[in-house]
Amino acid sequence: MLFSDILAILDPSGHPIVLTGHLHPDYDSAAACLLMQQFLKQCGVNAQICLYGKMDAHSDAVLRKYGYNPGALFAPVPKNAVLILCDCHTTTQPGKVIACADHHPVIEAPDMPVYLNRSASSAGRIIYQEAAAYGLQTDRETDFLALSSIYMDTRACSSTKFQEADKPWIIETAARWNFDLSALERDGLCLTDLTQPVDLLAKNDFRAYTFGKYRVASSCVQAEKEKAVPMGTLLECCKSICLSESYDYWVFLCYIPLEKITDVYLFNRDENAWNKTRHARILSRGNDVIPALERMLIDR
Ligand SMILES: [Mn+2]
Repeated sequence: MLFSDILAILDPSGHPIVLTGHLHPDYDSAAACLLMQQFLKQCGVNAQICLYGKMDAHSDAVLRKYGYNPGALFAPVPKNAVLILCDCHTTTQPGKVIACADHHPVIEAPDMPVYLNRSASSAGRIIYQEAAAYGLQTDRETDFLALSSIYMDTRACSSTKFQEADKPWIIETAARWNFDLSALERDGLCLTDLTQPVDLLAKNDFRAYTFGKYRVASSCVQAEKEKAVPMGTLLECCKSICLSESYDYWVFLCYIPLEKITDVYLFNRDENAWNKTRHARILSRGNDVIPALERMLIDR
């Protein structure tokens, strides 16, 4: 058991205890560290959170929206610290790693005194379950952190990482505290802020690729409703960037995740035209759309 194992090896001689997530932590890393901090406190153990790298803007915004200050979770690790890793199993942070709670698949388990790694919707969920099993108190805040970490780490319970067994707990917990699951769903789906200027939206989540002699650019938005996307001006803007920056193709993806729709817009500079295809599922840009274009270009 995670908490009894950690408590058994904690050295009372006073090394600072530091909780950290992976480099460039996401929402789940932060939530997992906050949960670990609160549960350890119940056991009479004070631990400091020292995240490192840069948090993605979406995780940062959602943490702020729910009253957290992500900046306060970043700090250098004090001297002689022992580390507990949350949402990762390796680190470049200084100090001796004494434990981890993680859900990323590993080929070979790293050597550390307390190692917990299992399939889970989020690292926050693992820590929450371990604390509950150990008899620690949960409250509105711990429930919120664990539940929101699931939504944020699994694209609102839709990715393959999501554990179906968590469903009854989510429904019961949301009902108990009156959590707004539709707001969490939007947070988890990472919907794009469509009030941004069109030239920023046109380069939202921008990627560039080179396939043989072809230069390809891509951007995408995630929208709650198709109507909310200023598609005409967006495509005009993508086209003008495509021409001015000499790309051969521009792939613009419009995801409407709540309706399980992916619209793929492909601009070809030679033909000076957009081609649109609609797919009744959420395609992956990196695994589906771009490899398909790459095959098409290489076959030429
Ligand atoms: Mn995670």
